[in-house]
Amino acid sequence: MSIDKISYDTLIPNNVNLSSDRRVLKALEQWHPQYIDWWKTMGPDGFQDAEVYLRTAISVETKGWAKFGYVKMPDYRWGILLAPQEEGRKIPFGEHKGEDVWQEVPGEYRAMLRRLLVIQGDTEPASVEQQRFLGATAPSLYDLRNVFQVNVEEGRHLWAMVYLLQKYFGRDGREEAHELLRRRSGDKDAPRMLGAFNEETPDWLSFFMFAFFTDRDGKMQLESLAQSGFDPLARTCRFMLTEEAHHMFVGESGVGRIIQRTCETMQQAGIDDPFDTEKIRQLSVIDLPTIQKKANLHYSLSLDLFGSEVSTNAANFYNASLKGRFKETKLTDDHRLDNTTYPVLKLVNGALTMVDEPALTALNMRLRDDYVDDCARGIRRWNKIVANNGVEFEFKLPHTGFNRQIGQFANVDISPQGEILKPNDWQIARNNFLPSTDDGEFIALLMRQETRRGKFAEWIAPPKSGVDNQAGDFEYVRLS
Ligand code: BYC
Ligand code: FE
Ligand code: FE
Repeated sequence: MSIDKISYDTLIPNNVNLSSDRRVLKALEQWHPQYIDWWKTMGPDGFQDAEVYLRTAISVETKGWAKFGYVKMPDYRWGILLAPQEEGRKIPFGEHKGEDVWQEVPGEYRAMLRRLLVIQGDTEPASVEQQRFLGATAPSLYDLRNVFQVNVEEGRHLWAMVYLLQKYFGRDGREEAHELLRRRSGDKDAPRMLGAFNEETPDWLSFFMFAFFTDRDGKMQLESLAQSGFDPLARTCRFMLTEEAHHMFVGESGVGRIIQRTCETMQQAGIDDPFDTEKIRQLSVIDLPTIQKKANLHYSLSLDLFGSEVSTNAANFYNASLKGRFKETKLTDDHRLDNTTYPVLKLVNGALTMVDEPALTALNMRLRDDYVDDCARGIRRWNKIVANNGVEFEFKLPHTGFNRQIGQFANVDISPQGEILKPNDWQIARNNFLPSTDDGEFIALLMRQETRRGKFAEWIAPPKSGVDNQAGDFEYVRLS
């Protein structure tokens, strides 16, 4: 099918009147084949011809926004959908608080906004690249379908940012859209922009942890951008959040099912000590301390995504009314933060100390605090699974200073319990804090593809219910 014959209104579900926007159409027509090339080379490896039971966003109605059906992933209908425009919406925060929201980009904020869109856009294809080999070791057709669902939706999130760049940033936007497909996760010369998106996702436990911790950063950042005075961005992010909920479900329930399997297997074998890892591993399940170490890793990598605790960038984004706080409109203060402070954990004379900082520059810290609370709620649900199985073990979030590369605690050796360690102590204890090479090798041994209908790998429990209420032996992926 030649690109100029495509009816974009039928190919790309959209509520932005795409077919009558000649200029954007032309830019998309150039970008689209590049995107498909990228998807075929960097997307799910070995499954481009498989028919996958996927949900596709087709509208922004609360009911019926998605439809389910079999598609080959390269034929997925990546849509451009913005949450409905709110009549009379006012800018909720910053220097422009109370003014009408902007439908065009204010000239003075062009560079800042472009940077925010590019950083957000860069993470989406990065995650697809990180996850591209997981299909080879999928524990079931159900899980295989779920990773592909997450992948196509991250692809759609890239489309969302590319649309905004092309619609509102002209030539610069087209160049950025091109660059978004050129950078590659983990590439030496052209890496992705943020640290966590250049890490590997070597196994399914890492994938689930990533979806739990890193997609949750996505949720927090999107919530902040959904407050934006630039209305097209706010509306775009609001709709992206409806998909994000599923990504976190995949992560939380994935880890939860691994915990469930480990605990029930220990019980059946009469193993009481969760730290008797050798015995537990002989049963082909992942011991809980190793799961904790994976959580430590992905949590600390994700905390880095909030940037420095004290940041003038963050203050500028807020003052410019471009990026707000989590639940901005529900907060009851002046929404300007001129003369207020916020407590920030810092290293002062070698000790961890709370210091009051101007609330404006502490916005990254504040969003990170909201994130930590959100993570803690998920951890409590994992601990319920452990307790319900009668195992004595408790998952804990490590200290926010643990294993950090960005901000106050970059290059300070802090244990998961929050003690500042002496230089050698970190090296000695490292393998108790973070997954070791041995842990990785053990997990890799368990990762074998299971594609029989209704069957699951031995290290993970089946889900409580199927996707779209399908039966347990539903063929979520038809392999070609
Ligand atoms: N790695 O003042 P600072 C998602 C840079 S995830 C590398 O500390 P700022 C998803 C920073 O760029 C959500 N570099 O931080 C999840 C700056 O560079 P420049 C993605 C980093 O700017 C799963 C310098 O350090 N969306 O959607 O206040 C799957 C000093 O910056 C890092 C967003 O992040 C890092 N970790 O805050 C798929 C929202 N951290 O300017 C998708 C948009 C900082 O000196 N982004 N730097 O060259 C932002 O709001 C901000 O850019 C950040 C950083 C919160 C990321
Ligand atoms: Fe996303
Ligand atoms: Fe996501």
